Amino acid sequence: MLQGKKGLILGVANKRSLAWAIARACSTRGAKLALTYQNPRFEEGTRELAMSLPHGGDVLVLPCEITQPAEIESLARAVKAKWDTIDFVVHSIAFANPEELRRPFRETSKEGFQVALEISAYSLIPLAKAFAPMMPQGGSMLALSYLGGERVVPNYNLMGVAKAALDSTVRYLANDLGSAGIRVNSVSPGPVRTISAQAISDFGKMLEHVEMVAPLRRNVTADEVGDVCAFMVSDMSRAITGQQIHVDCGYSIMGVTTVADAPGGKS
Ligand code: IMJ
Repeated sequence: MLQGKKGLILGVANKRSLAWAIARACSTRGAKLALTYQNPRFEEGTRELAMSLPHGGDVLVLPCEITQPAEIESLARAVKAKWDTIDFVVHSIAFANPEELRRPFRETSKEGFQVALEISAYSLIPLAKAFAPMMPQGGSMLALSYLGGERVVPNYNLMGVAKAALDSTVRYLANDLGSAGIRVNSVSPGPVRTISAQAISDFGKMLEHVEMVAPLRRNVTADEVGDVCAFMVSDMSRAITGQQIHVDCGYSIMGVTTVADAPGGKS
């Protein structure tokens, strides 16, 4: 499905990262990959992961601290020097100060808000600017979103506002880049246990809730998210742009979420 394609994936922190599941899914289907790490202390781990891919030796592993414009530019230069052109870019990056995810939403600080929006939403714009010129025959940009940007999810707080901004950014970029044949979309997974989900209070309860309420009566796996992302960066999805694809076992279609057929009755 991705033979002959070259893609950049940002957001691999460890083996549980959705970015890593996306890298596996794309690599298995024949894509050549570049992976970035945020900080020199993650370089070693990212290289080890890269080496375990089907053509691990060929994977580019490059630094990118997304808040530094100079790092995005040198990333683009390094990819251009190696490949000249690129077919897809996957943005799987988010950050909010963990205290802001615990405090009541009304106590969100201006600093915390700015940081969350800058890293989790704004960063897609300079990435698009840097890589669109390397897609002369068109391409696909993909961001990872979450239902908390569309509806209220307990504790998601300013990350919900950031995902709302990200979703809108996806649509504006899709319009901006559509005439160049560049598609821009997002994938919105249900909850998955990753380091981004660690330390989030009641995450286990969230997983159980989805299991009871989602039409498929289970949670989504990282591999399933990876597979949809591989489709979204492939030509199979060539007429899809500006969209958000929910990969959540159907959870987001539900209006009423009382459980009709749980073992032991209602809950
Ligand atoms: C995050 C917070 C609250 C509820 C949450 C999440 N639910 C899910 C997540 C229900 C699924 C995970 N998610 C979708 C995220 O986007 C997480 C973002 C995030 C997580 C952390 C934890 C570590 C940290 N900062 C963070 N910033 C963003 O220090």
